Amino acid sequence: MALKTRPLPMIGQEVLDLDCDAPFDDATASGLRGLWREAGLLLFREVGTAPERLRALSAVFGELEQHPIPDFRLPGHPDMILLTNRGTLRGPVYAFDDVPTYGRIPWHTDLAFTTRPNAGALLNMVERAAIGGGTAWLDTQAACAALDPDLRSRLDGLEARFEFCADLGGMRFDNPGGVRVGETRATFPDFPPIARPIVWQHPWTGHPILNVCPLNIRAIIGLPQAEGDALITALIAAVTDPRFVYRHDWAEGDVMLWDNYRMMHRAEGHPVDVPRVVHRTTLRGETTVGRVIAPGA
Ligand SMILES: O=C(O)CCC(=O)C(=O)O
Ligand SMILES: [Fe+2]
Repeated sequence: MALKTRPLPMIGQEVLDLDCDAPFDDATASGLRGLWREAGLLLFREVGTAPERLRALSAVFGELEQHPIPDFRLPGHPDMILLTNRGTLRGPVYAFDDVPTYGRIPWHTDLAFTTRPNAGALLNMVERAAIGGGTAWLDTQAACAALDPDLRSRLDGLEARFEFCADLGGMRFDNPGGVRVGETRATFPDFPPIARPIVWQHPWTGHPILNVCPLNIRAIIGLPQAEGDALITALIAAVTDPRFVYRHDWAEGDVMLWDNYRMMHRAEGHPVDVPRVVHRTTLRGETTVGRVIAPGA
């Protein structure tokens, strides 16, 4: 049976009428992989909330990898992560307009601070936040194709420095301006700074895609700081244009799958006293991007 889909607003596709009760046959699995590669972002509704359901759907798209930060793993399911404010908080709280907010993560690609990013990830809404809690994605491939030719011509051969960011207050670009409330218990491994090309070829399709993750980008290597900063600012404005953005208003049981080479995403966060529970799998990447560099390079 051919897969039925419909476009999401702006970018991505919704997969319709997929039976997640039975194992996926080969034709369905390969059709789903093809859709993921082509669209970069897929919505599945009514998948349910059981970890086994998420694991079975995820396995269609590749091998699962454990998150490098053990604190984030779902107890009993080390191949999944748990994002929640139920129980002990494992992420920081920031006040935005005086509302203590949990789970807000500005535009980013996952693991943009490592040279082996995950190929993709699947988010499964287990308990939807009653206030806030939306997630949005943007397509850097579409944004790259639409770049102003003068801007585009300056990018070939340029690399940017990316660093792990444990505190939004430390972001150099597109800082959302929240005020940190209290401390968190989480500890993080040491991630050395890396250099990545700003534009690179998608490992599966060869299409140009852009690396300008505002959460982790620090500078353009080899350019005077003011010039590099102006370029990064212009690129972030270009990729975050609403023409390339889809915002998802979650229902419980929804799964969103994205191509993490091509898409950036952001979590809007929600009031810290409003519960939200999300399970996530991470699809192992098989491509090295960029290189580790000396601190301060
Ligand atoms: O909580 C969300 O909606 C998304 C969190 C996120 O950035 C991720 O799972 O990679
Ligand atoms: Fe993320």
